[in-house]
Amino acid sequence: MSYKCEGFVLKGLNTPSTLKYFRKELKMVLTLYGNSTPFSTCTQRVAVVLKEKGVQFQFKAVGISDINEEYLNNMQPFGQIPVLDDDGFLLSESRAICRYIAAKYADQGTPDLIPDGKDLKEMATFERALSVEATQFIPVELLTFEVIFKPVHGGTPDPETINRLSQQIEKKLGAYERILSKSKYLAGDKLTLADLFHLPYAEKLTKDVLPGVLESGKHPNVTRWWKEISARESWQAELDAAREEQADNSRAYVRVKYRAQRMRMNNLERNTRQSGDRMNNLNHTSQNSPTGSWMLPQKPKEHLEGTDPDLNHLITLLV
Ligand SMILES: N[C@@H](CCC(=O)N[C@@H](CS)C(=O)NCC(=O)O)C(=O)O
Repeated sequence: MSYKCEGFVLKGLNTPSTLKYFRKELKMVLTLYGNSTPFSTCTQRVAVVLKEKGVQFQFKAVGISDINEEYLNNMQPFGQIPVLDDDGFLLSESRAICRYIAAKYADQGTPDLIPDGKDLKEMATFERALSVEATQFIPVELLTFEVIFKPVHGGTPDPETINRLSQQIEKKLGAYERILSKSKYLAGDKLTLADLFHLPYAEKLTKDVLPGVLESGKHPNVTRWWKEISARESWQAELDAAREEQADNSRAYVRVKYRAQRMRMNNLERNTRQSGDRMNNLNHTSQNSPTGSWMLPQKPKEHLEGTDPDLNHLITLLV
């Protein structure tokens, strides 16, 4: 697992006592297991709520090789991300994690992300808004999969599916417009988790999948709402972090690609040399050889594969 810590800047403070202090503090902060960029919308959902609540957390990136029996048994039974570790309490499912954070840190950061429950109707309206996000916004998730994630996994987007889902989304936005023409946010006049939960997929929708669809003003209250929630400092900070990590990943990708290429060249060179040697050998020993053959050079990919499953996966993609 790679490791990164958010929220701590240790500038010129690395004396033994301050390091000891920070180590102690670090043990106490929450750990978010996930993959913030470029694709894990569910991790972003949690990260933005942590930022709204001003909760410090450390981030640990989960790689393919981390999804083992132990991970399935203790962290996420479906082998997915994100997972929150609060001093040994492990919780999966992004929306449940967000509710846990909002309840645990009710007294800090943005208030009332969950209504206090004293007003039954307010609570019911909040539950309705949560349900809208979880069940009515699904075509947005599906279209994002079709347009962005499917090609990443080697698939080809299907124009018919794109068309059908785009039409569904248009209808859904009409319904959002009706709700948002009556209240500032989805659950009334206060920002709640229900609004924040939309951020990751709504961002993909309007930036990449159907560019400008939320900003166009065709559904004026949707545009107003989207502009307001997406401009929040928490979300902008999450996007900045995502961009930074994406740049890091690209640099790492180029480095691994370069290394893989070099290893491949070396292996080919070695094989060519060995083949040459065998050729010479063959010339000397062919009378004694039943077949007169030599081993074919191994495929470069087989040469490159090692014991690191993450690197192997990357190599599969590269060669
Ligand atoms: N309902 C889960 C969904 C989690 C999920 O779909 N995570 C994605 C990343 S956003 C994932 O791990 N995908 C890999 C997979 O499903 O194998 C949640 O909200 O946490």
